[in-house]
Amino acid sequence: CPSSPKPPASPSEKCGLLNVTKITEHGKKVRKNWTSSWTVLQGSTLLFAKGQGGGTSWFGGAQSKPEFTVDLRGGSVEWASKDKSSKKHVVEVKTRQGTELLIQSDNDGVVSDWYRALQDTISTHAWE
Ligand code: I3S
Repeated sequence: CPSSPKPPASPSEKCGLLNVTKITEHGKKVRKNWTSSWTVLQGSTLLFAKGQGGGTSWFGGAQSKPEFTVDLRGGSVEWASKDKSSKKHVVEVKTRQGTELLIQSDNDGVVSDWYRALQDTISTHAWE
């Protein structure tokens, strides 16, 4: 995380700029709206803020409050099937509350790292 003096302490603290869209909310399909979002994985919570031109800002600044958060406990993560998006390197995140998100980056390594981090988080918090 840019403003943090040391590297993230655990695999469940991660942040970066990703393309994100919701596809389902409370179990209902919603229209896709891909946006570049500064994304933070903090404990079992995934937070999104609108990209701040380079994405180096941190939550807490006047214009950087999280727009949207999801609770990953009891959720799942998988590589999105081709019918979910025409984009490459897309991961689908499903929450127990019936929200489905797609996260994507043109950099496959970036998305693979997120996929692993999200899976780790979900298994770490499986029994909460
Ligand atoms: O799954 P869809 O509906 O083909 O998703 C595409 C659309 O949401 C499109 O916007 P509108 O049809 O609302 O104007 C987006 O611009 C595309 O990016 C969406 O598809 P991809 O394959 O990029 O996820």
